[in-house]
Amino acid sequence: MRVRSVIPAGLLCATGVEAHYYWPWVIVNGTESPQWKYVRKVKGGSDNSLYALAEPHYDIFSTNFTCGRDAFDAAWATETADVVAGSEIGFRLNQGYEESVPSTNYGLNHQGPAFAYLARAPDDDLSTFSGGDGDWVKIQAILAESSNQWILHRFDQRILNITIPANIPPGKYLLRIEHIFLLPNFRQSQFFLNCAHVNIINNGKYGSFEGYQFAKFPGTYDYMDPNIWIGANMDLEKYVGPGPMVWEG
Ligand SMILES: *[C@@H]1O[C@H](CO)[C@@H](O)[C@H](O)[C@H]1NC(C)=O
Ligand SMILES: *[C@@H]1O[C@H](CO)[C@@H](O)[C@H](O)[C@H]1NC(C)=O
Ligand SMILES: *[C@@H]1O[C@H](CO)[C@@H](O)[C@H](O)[C@H]1NC(C)=O
Ligand SMILES: [Cu+2]
Repeated sequence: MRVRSVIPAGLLCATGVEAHYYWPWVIVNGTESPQWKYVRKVKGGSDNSLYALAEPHYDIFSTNFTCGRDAFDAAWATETADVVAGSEIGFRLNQGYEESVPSTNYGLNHQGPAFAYLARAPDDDLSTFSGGDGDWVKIQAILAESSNQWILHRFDQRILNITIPANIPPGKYLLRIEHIFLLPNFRQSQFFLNCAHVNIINNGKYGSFEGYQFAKFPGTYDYMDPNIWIGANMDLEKYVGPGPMVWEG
């Protein structure tokens, strides 16, 4: 998709679908699992080619905004990764390539912030939990490193590393990863999101959600929110992102 030429060069959405991506691999305990093993498999926006899987989300009010296009259809087929609270889980992107294409050939084409959320499945049953009615806790925000540079701005940043909070109560959760390519026009910003099934192991102390403002997907994000856009000469260090604050426990 082409964007208006008034956008600064650094923000340009490269022409061609290869600019886009999804997050089908997870890395737990330093080991990468096959695509879609722990991530809910999604459908394409226009067809079911691999490239179409990478099409961005623009509609923040769609049920597809929860975990990706028709992601709930894959709930039964998705396995659940045991992850220890306090440890790191990585998500690696794919731009619509076969598994055999070396990962160094593709990467994060768009600069922008990223967020991670957790929602616990009722009765710890992920197979019946779409996440649409879930209470989502923001656990990480990857923002700017300076007033004009995002932390995520390089092609080789193709793995997002998320730390599971040390004080999160144990249980089965959807872990939603979201990378946003912010653009200046209405419904133009591009969201790249997927959800993994995780079983969080925690034998330590748990924090409290009392008073915490959970997010809903869809529901919480709003096009009127300046965090959904990028303005000209915006000071990126002032950007906090849409949705609630990161939970501190
Ligand atoms: C969700 O995505 C699927 C696959 O692209 C599409 O068929 C469906 O219409 C979308 N649902 C909504 C509510 O947009
Ligand atoms: C990661 O390590 C923990 C602790 O050793 C283990 O319980 C868990 O099963 C491992 N997870 C995976 C997906 O290998
Ligand atoms: C995530 O961790 C991996 C492994 O340590 C590293 O190669 C990668 O650069 C990290 N990703 C980012 C975005 O920093
Ligand atoms: Cu794009």
